[in-house]
Amino acid sequence: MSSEAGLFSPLTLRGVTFRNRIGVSPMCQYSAVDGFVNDWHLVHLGARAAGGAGLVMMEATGVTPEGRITPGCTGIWSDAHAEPMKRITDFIQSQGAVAGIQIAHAGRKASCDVPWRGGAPLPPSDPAAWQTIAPSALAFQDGHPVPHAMTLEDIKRLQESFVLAARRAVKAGFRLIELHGAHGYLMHEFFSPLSNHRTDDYGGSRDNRFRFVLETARAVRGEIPADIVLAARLSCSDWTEGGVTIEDSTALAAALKDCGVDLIDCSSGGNVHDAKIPADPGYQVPFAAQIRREAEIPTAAVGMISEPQQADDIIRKGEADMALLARAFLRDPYWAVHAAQTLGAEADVPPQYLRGYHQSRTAAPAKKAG
Ligand code: 8OZ
Repeated sequence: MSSEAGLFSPLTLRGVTFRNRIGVSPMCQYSAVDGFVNDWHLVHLGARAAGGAGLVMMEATGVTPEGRITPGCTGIWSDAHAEPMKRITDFIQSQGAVAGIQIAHAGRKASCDVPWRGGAPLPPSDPAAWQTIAPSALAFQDGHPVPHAMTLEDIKRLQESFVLAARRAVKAGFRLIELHGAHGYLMHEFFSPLSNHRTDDYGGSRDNRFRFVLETARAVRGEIPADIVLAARLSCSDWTEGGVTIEDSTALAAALKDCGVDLIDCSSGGNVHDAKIPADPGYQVPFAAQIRREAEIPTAAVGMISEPQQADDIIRKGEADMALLARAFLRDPYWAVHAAQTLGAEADVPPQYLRGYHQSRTAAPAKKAG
């Protein structure tokens, strides 16, 4: 399923057109105070929008205070949290990029310290620590806190928190909302048999383990406008015997499509501390390709994508509809402009910076490669 479309061809999903297939993957900044965004987030996300990406996604943002990974993570559990995000989405969109947000609950992996202080679970004696929740009372690993197993009431309440978060995100100007169903956080904890030992309607069979994610996706889709893109990031494999397989995640992707999800962001791992993950360049791309082919839903590839030719090949071979980059964007906010130069495509350089690229002050550079 190869395609004429390359990394710099536009993509339209629902009512949203992305100027190219390059996305800034959600990246925790650990720089919020009480969940509130600030100038760091504006500058971090804004620079990457000015740097030519088609999609700029805000980091994993807690739908409840307890859903944050660390006390420095952003939150969207109140209208007051969403309000200052509008300045950020306005700026992103003024630069020609689409603003997206990943809404999340970290489940049993919440209540940790920020990575530059070690990233370990906060000890219960720390006043900043909180009680974690999860599908089952199973710690992530020995020595980590045991989460409280969610009651059916907890489940309903949390699904409502996702819906309210999505509504606030729309009001804040985001045009893509991604449900974080990966990396061992709460949604993934539900659909993985390694972290879900429930015996009620939310555990046991595959359909039951999928239920929390599917119900939440359906509820969110029902509450956001038809022209807002709904994405889901999945851990497509637990890389562990007895865990999630690509066959499971392909089935989950197909079911999410039926719930009105538009894009599957294909990641893996994170639910098991000692999984053997072959993290070579592009190692998760085959998941994006298989889900795109078999579940017939647009996909984003993510993970160890750093080179322009590598990203362009993924799109041209039809392995994914978008390439999301994380660490490459930490190193270079202008990765998209530099990739365009490497590939001979049209770069979207802010007019203020054109002289830095030896271009005329008015004209767009180079030749166009669709
Ligand atoms: C990097 C470090 C810590 C957390 C994820 C939110 O894995 C994260 C994360 C990424 O999705």
